[in-house]
Amino acid sequence: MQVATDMSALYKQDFEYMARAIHLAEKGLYTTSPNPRVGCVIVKDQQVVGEGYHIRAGEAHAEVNALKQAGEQAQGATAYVTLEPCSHFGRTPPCAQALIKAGILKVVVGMTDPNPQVSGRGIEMLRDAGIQVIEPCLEQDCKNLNPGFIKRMTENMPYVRLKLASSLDGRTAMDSGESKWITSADARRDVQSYRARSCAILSGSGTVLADNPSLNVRESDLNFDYLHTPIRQPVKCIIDNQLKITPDLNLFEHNAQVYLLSNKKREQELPINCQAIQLSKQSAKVDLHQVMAELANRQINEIWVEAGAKLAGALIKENLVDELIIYQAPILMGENTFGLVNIPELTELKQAVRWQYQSQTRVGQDLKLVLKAI
Ligand code: AOF
Ligand code: ZN
Repeated sequence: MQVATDMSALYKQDFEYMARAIHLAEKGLYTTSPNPRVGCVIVKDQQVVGEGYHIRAGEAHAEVNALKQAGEQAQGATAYVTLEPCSHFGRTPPCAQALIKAGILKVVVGMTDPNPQVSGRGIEMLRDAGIQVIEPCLEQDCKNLNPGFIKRMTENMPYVRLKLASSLDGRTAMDSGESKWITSADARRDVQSYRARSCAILSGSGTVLADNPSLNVRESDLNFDYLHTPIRQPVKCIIDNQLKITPDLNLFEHNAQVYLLSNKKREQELPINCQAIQLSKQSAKVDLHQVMAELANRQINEIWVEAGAKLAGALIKENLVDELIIYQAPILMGENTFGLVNIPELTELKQAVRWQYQSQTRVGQDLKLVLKAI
């Protein structure tokens, strides 16, 4: 049965309930990957009778959690779900069936599921059962919950954020290499929330050998009042074509998974939490497209890049960066310094890589600029 799919079928309160479902989905920001963040609200006689969100892959989907809370009251109710209910048997049974079984009469869907196992089939299943389905609703906000999941499902590539920290004059280190700390502690805390929401942190062996960073998430730095599940540490991915990374580095502490990516075969014994990924394409340099595709194949949705100017520049040149996050400190560092990104291939202004500002906010003493690739 075909029913209205246009926005005219939606009323003010529908948007409000969907906004509530989006808010619930955000609670899974740091925990759901590789699954999407999804929220669900069940409403009967203008009363919220059930709320739920997805917490962790392998556990109940948002709809199932909300139905559980609604109990008998789900009969004849309306469900608001940020993502199309699933139609397949994955780690859990289909949510579309659960909604049908519970007696839901109407479902408002934020966006269709980009997962080819679902994409439209969940909605079809509901309609075939006589349930009224209205979609989309606050679609862009629902999409913003899961940029990485959507990109991986539709392009088999991860969503890449590149972090840069610089002075007002766009410098990142003194000639001596000194760079600690250009930006404030507040900016570094903000970085922690980006690390935490990402499936992987990507860096290069040069940076790792020079700074010996831990590249982990420090829970104490996260501003997080609702979390009742342990933080999942992102996978640390290091491009190490010359096989220079050694097991004594700080990176290997804290038990997070480490991937070392190289064109070369690694003979050296590695710590138990470390996996060497040998890239199949043989070239002098690592093929960054292949790196990203390998990570997408390992269910990496969102990548947070903390790298030096060379790797940062190469990723930009290869059009692999979706979002730039620049923390700009109110200092001037002069000319005996290093710049933000190295892109030696650029020689004329017409080749300049162009970006679009998304937001600018103050983080402590620093300015945070978020830009998207055009
Ligand atoms: C979620 N949470 O709330 C919804 C999802 O492997 P499974 O069984 O957990 O299925 C994951 C897929 O289910 C996921 O890729 C997405 O297409 C769909 N919907 N997933 O993790 C949810 N509603
Ligand atoms: Zn489901």
